[in-house]
Amino acid sequence: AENGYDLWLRYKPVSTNLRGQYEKYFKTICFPAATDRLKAGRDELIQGFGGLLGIQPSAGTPAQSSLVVLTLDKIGTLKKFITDAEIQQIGNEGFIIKTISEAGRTRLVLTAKSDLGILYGTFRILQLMQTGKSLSALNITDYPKTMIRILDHWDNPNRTVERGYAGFSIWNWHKLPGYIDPRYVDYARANASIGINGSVLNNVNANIQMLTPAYLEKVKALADAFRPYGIRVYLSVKFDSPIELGHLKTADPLDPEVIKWWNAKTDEIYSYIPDFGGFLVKANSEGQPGPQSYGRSHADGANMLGNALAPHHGIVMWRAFVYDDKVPDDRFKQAYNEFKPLDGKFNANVIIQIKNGPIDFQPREPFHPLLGALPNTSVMLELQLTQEYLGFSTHLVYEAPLFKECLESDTYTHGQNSTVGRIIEGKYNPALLTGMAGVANIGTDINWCGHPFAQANWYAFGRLAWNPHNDAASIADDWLRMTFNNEAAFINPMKREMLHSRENTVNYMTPLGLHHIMGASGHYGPGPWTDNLGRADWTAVYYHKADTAGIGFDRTETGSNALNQYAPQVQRYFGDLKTCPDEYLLWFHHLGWQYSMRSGKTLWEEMVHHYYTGVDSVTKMQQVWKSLSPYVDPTRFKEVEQLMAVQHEEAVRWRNSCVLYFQTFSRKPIPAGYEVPE
Ligand code: GCW
Repeated sequence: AENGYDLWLRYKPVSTNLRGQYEKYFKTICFPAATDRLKAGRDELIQGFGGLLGIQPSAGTPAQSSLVVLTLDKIGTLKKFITDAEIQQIGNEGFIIKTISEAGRTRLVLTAKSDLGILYGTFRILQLMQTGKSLSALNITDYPKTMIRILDHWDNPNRTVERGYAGFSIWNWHKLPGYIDPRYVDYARANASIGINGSVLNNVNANIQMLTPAYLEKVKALADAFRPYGIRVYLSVKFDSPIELGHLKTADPLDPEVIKWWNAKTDEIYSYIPDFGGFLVKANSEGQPGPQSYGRSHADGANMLGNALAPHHGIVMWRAFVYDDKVPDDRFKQAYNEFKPLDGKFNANVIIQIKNGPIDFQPREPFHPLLGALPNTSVMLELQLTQEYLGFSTHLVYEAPLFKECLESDTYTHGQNSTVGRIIEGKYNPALLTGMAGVANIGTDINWCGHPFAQANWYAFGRLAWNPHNDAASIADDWLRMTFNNEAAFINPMKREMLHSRENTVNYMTPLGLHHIMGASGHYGPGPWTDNLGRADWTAVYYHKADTAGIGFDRTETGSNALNQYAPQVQRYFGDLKTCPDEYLLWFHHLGWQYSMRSGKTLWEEMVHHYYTGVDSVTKMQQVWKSLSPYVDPTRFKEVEQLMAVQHEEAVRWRNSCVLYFQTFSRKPIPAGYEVPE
């Protein structure tokens, strides 16, 4: 039965029509594979041809072959079909695929500067076939637009996964290093197929155990398994490791003993893993230790680790997700306040990892004000694939529209159209490192992500890290085709549902700019009434500020003035009620229940309308899914059907809870036409 294990690499037979078109290219291929990485690419192609076309190609010389795969230094006379500009463009990780017609013969050529470029190109050829594209006139030059394309696993050594909803950690530490689960290789294949080139193996709330020799042996085994696929391993480290593991008295980043300890530990790591990627650090946030505990700055801490890694060409990813209850101000503002003054003070191998929004992966957030505000500092974007605030793995939420909303936001920090995407690409300062991190949604569930459609978020993340300008619809299209089938009658309606799914969830959870009103600690169901958690900025009432007069968080000048952290154009846009989109209203404004919305409804009526629309759209999605049963295998069909029923029940719970709770403040009736919740 189909169980989802193969992700988007299913390689099911193509239609007879397509087979007729494709076959001729793959009867004889020239793909010598002298390295493990090239071998990984060739094996994948052969597996793909076997599944898609049912053929086993034979090996030939470049002259005999209808598919030629060679790095540029070996391509010989075929070089004449490649321009210098193309070679320039692809850089070290890109590739060129061309259909070449010469002397009455048509051939496919894949070339690249590096083995990694070849590997990425092989996956592209397979993708073209999986999605039913023509191969007859290809002229593709493609390369990744960001450098570090990485999954952050929040996996603990005991195999629990923080905010993981797909089983336990796939890293079986007990059986490592001796046993290499084939799943590790499939993980690497899936990542390489979408251009992901790094993996942080452990939780940012880091356990020092990972740095012990016994665990470094295990990490090395994973690094060895991933290496052919171009995936480097990284580790999250705890800032106080010199104390906890090294038994020093301090972890002060300027202390010579501490510096010595980190240098030695880093050298030790590289003795196991010569291409180790580097460290990810959560410091001075949510109780984690950090340089501020010793009166030092984020830059002091990050640079000290950067110095230890630099001789080995490793990097530090230092997180900007910082907040603590000792800072009484609006939590929205803390990261900017701490990092903005440090712009330009970080070493060249330090990159600041910034969440898409200023609070915490909410269903909708405005873009983080630090994005664009650090022109002399390397920055990367952190997105959350695991659906901590989006219904875990029971709600169907395609996150690409959320990611795109951030990437397309205009920061105005470098003039008009300096979008987050362009900042993340490093357009404004080519000297900087660039990257995108996705908090993984992967676990031991057979289908990896818990919900068959959650795989799409892993997939979309890779595609957007490769190119932030890819669009959500075409990514969904490719994913649906590869993961299900190429039937238009299936693809079109289901793609529409995927593209709406995030907004549906915003509607039944946090419409009109509401945020952080979920149940405490679990973060699954509604909890707008949450109060008394020991600290104000963990509670829901802190964020919605509802009372009988109105609702919303005033972040204009009359309130916390967090808006002030944005460029003037953005301040005006969100700050002026005439331009602030409904979607962001209560992020920035506290408004009366009778406030008149663009629709002509009052704020109260509009809010109720959104909550009801959210639930109705889930009902509609269930109907669409039901109608698609002829196109989906029974196992996955039933699984999604059941999950959608759970989602519907939860959506109703969110709607009823929020509407009834906020009604205690608005003191207005449920507008006519809506069923009154019990
Ligand atoms: O989203 C919050 C989560 C924490 C998480 C933290 C972070 C890993 O609720 O579980 O800790 O953010 O990003 O550091």
